[in-house]
Formats: sequence, structure tokens, C-alpha cells
Amino acid sequence: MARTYLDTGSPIAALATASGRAALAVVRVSGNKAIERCASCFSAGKALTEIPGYRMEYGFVVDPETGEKIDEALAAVFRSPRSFTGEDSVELSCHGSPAVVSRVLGALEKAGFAPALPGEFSFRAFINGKTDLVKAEAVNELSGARCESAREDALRRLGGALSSEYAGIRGDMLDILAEVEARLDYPEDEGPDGEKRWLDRLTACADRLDRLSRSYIAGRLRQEGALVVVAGRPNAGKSSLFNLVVREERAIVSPEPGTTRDWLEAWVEVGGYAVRLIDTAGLRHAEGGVEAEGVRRSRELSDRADILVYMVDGRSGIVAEDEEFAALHPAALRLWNKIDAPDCRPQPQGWLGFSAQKGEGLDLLEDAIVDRLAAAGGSLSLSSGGEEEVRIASARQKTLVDRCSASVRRAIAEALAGAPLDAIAVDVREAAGFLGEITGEFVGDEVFECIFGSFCLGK
Ligand SMILES: Nc1nc2c(ncn2[C@@H]2O[C@H](COP(=O)(O)OP(=O)(O)OP(=O)(O)O)[C@@H](O)[C@H]2O)c(=O)[nH]1
Ligand SMILES: [Mg+2]
Repeated sequence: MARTYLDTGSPIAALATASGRAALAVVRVSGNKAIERCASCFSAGKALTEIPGYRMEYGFVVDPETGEKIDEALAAVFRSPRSFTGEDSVELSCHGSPAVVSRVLGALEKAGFAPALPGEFSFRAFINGKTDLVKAEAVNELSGARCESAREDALRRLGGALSSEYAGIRGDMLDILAEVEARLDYPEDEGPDGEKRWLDRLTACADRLDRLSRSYIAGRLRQEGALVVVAGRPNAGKSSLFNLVVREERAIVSPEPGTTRDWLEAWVEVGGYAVRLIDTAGLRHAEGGVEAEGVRRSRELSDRADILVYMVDGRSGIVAEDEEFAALHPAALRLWNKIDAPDCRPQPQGWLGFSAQKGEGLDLLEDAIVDRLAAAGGSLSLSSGGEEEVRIASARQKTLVDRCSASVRRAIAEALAGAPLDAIAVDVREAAGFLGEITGEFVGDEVFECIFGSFCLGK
């Protein structure tokens, strides 16, 4: 039967660094008798079982059945509870070739380690009380940070800034709940200001929740990057723009209309944001087949874009298809390409003169992209310059914050309408429960797989 996260009795092993060729690879093991089991695959096994935590031992990884040497390595020992997972753990720094890693993992399997599930080390850290869910997600976000803004935000969340914001709001709610329940039990004990006090505190909670919810757009853009899609009719110069931005001849450029059939993507950094730039197939009424599929994908990507860059060949000007598309995407950034060509027509108002061939207009295009992203998500500069804002980057947390906020707003509306206190208490309790779910105090088992399953292997 397939293992699950709840099978915490099995010791686990996984490659914690990226797979492929590298100077070093780190293989991580954790769990029941992890140090002893690892020692059975290590030439200096006895020393490994005897050294204290946070120490390293030099030796060779060996096959536990045949004693054959597999690789020269350093083994770092972490003893429970002072380890990432809270369990006994070892990190083997080996040489970073796929052949070495595969044999090392094979040896560990013979020593009783099961291959870890994605995020299983983090899951164990969570159930052993080493981290809450918000910080566990922050570790994963830090590992996945593609740009400076993502690193900065994730590190702040890992440091506990977001967890303490949730804990603060939840603490306030539990105080309010205690107050409401006391009024329920002893209505005569409260003065006339009593209701106003807790209602004010509840409103302050709702405002803090709304601020967190609003931070998600910026948080997501900073963490995941912005999807910037270049669209336009065939031959407009989309692939030329793509190559210009990625500084490489990645896309085929040719005077033949319909050159790009499938979309191409590249990650680039624009003004501190990670941008997933996409070059698409030229939009025209294709007669079916491969090209029509390409056009369908172009339209789909255009609909999903955070920013759409629409390009026109300034030598041929605007035609009906451009107008049709513009009506669907009024917010697109409009580029009038090929201004270097002598027969380029004058650009109409609202279009940015551009030359993908000469790089003219690129600075203005990048500024416009950064302005758009900033407008979408508040302050989105590369570095927040010491600003202490905490942002949500997790869709899971955003959903729960919104549910929590809805319960709080309902409680406030009921209080203002003079509803009975026990009805209000139900909503406040529900709201506090949503916050408990965010940090992992109350989470159903089925949720774990969903959360940790999206983490990296070995994390
Ligand atoms: N003069 C001039 N020619 C350009 C410029 N940008 C692109 N071209 C030319 O226009 C032609 C089409 O360029 P591509 O970049 O392949 O155009 P595309 O929009 O990707 O075309 P499809 O893939 O067919 O949709 C090529 O011959 C390019 O060299 C420009 O800024 N100035
Ligand atoms: Mg192209």
C-alpha cells in the first residue's frame, strides 16, 4: 500500500538538492533509528552513532549488504529534538552526480529508509511542533523564491511575522469571545460601554484581516512572478521582442507569417519582479490544424495574463483583427513595432513606438510593466526598503482569511442589528477556527496531503 504522511513510524530519505550534475548533492534522512541506520551505510559508522548533534563525520557511503564503497562523503548528525524535523536526522553531503545519488539512495533503502514524500520532512517538523503551517509554507516559498522580492517576503514569513499577525488577531478574537460569553452568563455585570468595546475590537480584527487579504495580490506577484504575455498578429515582431528581452535567440524569427506555432516561455527579472514572459503564435483566423490550435492557446494565455503586451507591425498598421482583440483586452500595453523601418506608419495615440530589432522603447516598456504591477499590488519594488509589511503568498491562507473575515463581518452586522449574543458568539468562534486552520491548530488529515504534497521533494 502507498505510504501516507501519517505513517510517521518509517524512517525516510530523499535528495534535498536539485537533481542533475553539481559539485555536491545533499541526501537527507530522518526518523526512527535514522543515525544507526545511516551508520550501517557509512564507513565511519561507529563514530557516527557516537558523535553529538551538530557535528560532522568524514567517511565513505557504502553498500550495507556488500560493503562496497559508493562515494566519499561528509555526514552531519542532528539529534532529536534539535533537528529540522524534531527527529534524529543525518545529512550526507556527497558528490553531485545522478549516478552517485541513485546509489546512495539505494543503499539507504537497503538500510530501511523509505523514499520520502514531497514535503515530508516539513510535515514531520510540523507535527513535532517545530513549526506552524504558515512557517512551513514560508520554507517552501523561500526554496522557490525566483527573485529578490520573493526571498525577502518569504524570509519575513519564516521569521514568524505572519504567524504572529494571525496569532494576534486570533488572541483578540478569543478575548472578545470570552467577553461576549461573560455577558451572556452575567448580563447585569456589564456597563453600557461593554458592547461598544468588544465591537470596536472586532472591527479592528476585521480591518487587519482585510489588510492581509488585500496583500495577497502583491504577495502572489512577488512570490510567483507575473505572467506577461506578448500577443499580436503574425509577423508583428513578437518573437523578436521575446529574444530581445531574454537576450538570446530563443525563438525563431522569420518574415514568414505564422512562424511561431506553440508558445515559448522564459523567466526574466523586470524591475525586481520575476516575470514569466510568453511569446505566442500570431493571431489570425487559421483554418484548423496546428496553427488554429496555436491561436487558441494564444487567446487562452492572453486571458490569463497579469499583463498583456499587444504588438502591431507599424508597417501594416491596425486591421480589423487588431481592433477585435483590443476590444476584448482594453488594458493591454500597446506596442507599435518596427519604428526603425522607413515605411513605418506614424504611431497612433496610446501606442508605444517600439523597435524589437534595435531595442528602442524597451526601457519604456519595462517601466510600464513595473507601473502596472505596482498598481495591481501596491508597493512592489525590488526591495521593500525596510518596510515591514507582511504579505500572504499562499492561496490556501487567502481563502481562509476571507472566510474568517466574512464570519467577523457577519458578527459585526448582527451586533449592530441587535441580534442575540449567542448567535454572535457562534460567528466569532467560527472566525477564530479559520485562523486556527491557517496556522495548523485545527486541520483535518486530508488537508496535509494537499499542503505538503505541493512542496519540493527532500523539503
Ligand atoms: N524593421 C524591423 N523588422 C522587424 C522588427 N521586429 C521584427 N522584425 C521583422 O519582422 C519579421 C517577423 O518577426 P517575428 O519576430 O518573427 O514576428 P512574430 O510576431 O513572432 O511572427 P509570428 O511568429 O509569425 O506570429 C522578421 O523578419 C523580423 O526580422 C523591428 O523592430 N524592425
Ligand atoms: Mg513568432
